[in-house]
Amino acid sequence: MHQLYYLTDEQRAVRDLVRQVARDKIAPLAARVDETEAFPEESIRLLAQQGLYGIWVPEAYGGTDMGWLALSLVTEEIAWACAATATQYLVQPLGGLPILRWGTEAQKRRYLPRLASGEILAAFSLSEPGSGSDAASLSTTAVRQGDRYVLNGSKQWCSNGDHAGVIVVFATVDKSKGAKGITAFLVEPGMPGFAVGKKEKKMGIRGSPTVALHFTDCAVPVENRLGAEGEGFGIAMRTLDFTRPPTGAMALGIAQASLDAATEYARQRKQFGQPIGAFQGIQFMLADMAVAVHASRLMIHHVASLQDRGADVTTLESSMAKCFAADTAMRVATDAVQIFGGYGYTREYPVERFMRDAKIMQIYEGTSQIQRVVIAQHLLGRL
Ligand code: COS
Repeated sequence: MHQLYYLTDEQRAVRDLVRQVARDKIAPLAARVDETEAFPEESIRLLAQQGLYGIWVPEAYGGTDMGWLALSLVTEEIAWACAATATQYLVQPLGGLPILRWGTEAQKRRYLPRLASGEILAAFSLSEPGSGSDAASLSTTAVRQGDRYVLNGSKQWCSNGDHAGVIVVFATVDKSKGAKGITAFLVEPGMPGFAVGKKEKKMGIRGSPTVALHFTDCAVPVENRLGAEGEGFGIAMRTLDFTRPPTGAMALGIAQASLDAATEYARQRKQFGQPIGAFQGIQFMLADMAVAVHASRLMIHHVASLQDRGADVTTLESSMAKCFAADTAMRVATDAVQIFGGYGYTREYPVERFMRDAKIMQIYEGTSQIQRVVIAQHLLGRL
């Protein structure tokens, strides 16, 4: 491991704390969570007990306010052990940050302390069956009727939607306005007309539930609107600017775990009378994996440090870091399976799980293609 000279003592301490919990307690549960598609309740409880759910929340609302670099450090360590648990861990700021940044004082007081302690979990629901990368085309509607909005439509691929105490739901108050009609709402599962739909059977991160949500004349009080009408798309995009880097950190955790496993295996496994790590073909693979892992980490830490220093708009750096780390995780995990050979293709070793878990990193929170669209727009402007 490289010395990260720029970390503060506090950041080092929280990283070391979570590393120990993740390696001793969460990693041993990961294969079973994957195999049984079970909600990683025990792992989440351990993280909440250590106060790790509140690190992005200001002290005034019950958190420890340690910042975005700390969040990325923690997320990497959790993902090293169990990517499904890391996904669950990150939906908390994904659903909670919009409340922190755009919520009224009453909304903040109602939700943030419970999110910081882990008493309730959050979710974020933007995607729909017909609207994934083209988020502005969503068609769930919200119609104001007196002191409530009536929501109708269906959402898809909502991580943690069946376990959340509050879900940030994006709907349109006027589809003809495109992005400018999109409005955010804080939906609680008990609201009439809200129903959790199909739970997906997924390739990876199988312990993290991904569900559809259905709204049938769902009545949401006006005080649960987040921000103004039409502000929702900006809320979603600006939230993703902050959650894409820690999503990259999740990919980084998977990549580091893959590299560690492959390095150890290359030392132990003997073929043709010597450890396979003595062959230059394997050495070069490991070296390329290590370079990409290191570069991912620096990119993520760079953007998180900008955010900790108060940068509000990091769209370019966030997309670059997420894209690079996600693509790296997929490549490094695939190469780890290759180094393990036939053993790597079996469930006897964890690298096949790492490879399956890595794939989602290139898809959720914006695909690697969408990140490239964002990056290219910064280079070229709108042509
Ligand atoms: N921060 C603040 N505002 C932003 C923004 C950002 N990062 N990105 C876009 N906006 C604003 C634009 O400035 C524009 O506002 P104005 O019309 O006032 O100028 C508005 O939002 C619409 O932007 P744009 O025209 O660029 O939107 P597009 O429909 O072209 O979509 C992409 C942009 C493709 C980048 C967006 O839809 C996206 O990120 N898609 C992926 C969605 C995603 O990540 N889904 C994962 C599910 S969440 S787990």
